[in-house]
Amino acid sequence: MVLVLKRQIAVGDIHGCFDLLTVLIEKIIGFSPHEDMLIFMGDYIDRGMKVKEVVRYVSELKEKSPDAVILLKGNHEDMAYNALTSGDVEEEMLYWLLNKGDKTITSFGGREQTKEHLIPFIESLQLYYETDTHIFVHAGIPYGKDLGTATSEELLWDRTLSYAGEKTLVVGHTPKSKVSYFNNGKIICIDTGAYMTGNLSAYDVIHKKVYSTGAAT
Ligand SMILES: [Mn+2]
Repeated sequence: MVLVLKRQIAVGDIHGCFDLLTVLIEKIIGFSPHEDMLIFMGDYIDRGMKVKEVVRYVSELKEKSPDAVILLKGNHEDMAYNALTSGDVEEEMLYWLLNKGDKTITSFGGREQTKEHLIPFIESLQLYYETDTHIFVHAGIPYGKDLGTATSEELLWDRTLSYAGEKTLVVGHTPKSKVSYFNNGKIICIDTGAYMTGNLSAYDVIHKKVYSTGAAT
């Protein structure tokens, strides 16, 4: 029997906001691994307090339903990986700490515990996910480039929102006040700055429907 995918839902940048994450996935979306697919857009870590819980939660979702859960990499995971694996290069660590990596280290209980849990997690993440109609990537693809020619740096850090390819591009990374469309709807940005706003958003590309926790009061 071929299962028909009912919803294909991209989930925005979480940044340690574990409570928003569970409300969004369990109460607002009501994720069903037999019918739905979740594509996490990356930036699980830094800024918020409950990074360890977020990493554990998404890892367990992926473990339980590997075909229904896609975990993309964000630029914050890139910074963390460089910092944690750079050995004596303190510039990499300082750069990460300036980008709120301290919250991640505190959440895991120290640098060694962070390395132990986070390095394998980051190594398991993928840079993009592509379907017949959509490309999902953390930050973007610059104008004139595609998945074959964009660098991983661009896929993780781009802020131009300028992609003009055949498929619809779904990105996080650049916070907007609500889920927003660019290039006549060919780019959808779903990062609503959950850490700052209390609003964590998701977007079902099949029904073009937004799910969000709503702004914190
Ligand atoms: Mn980002």
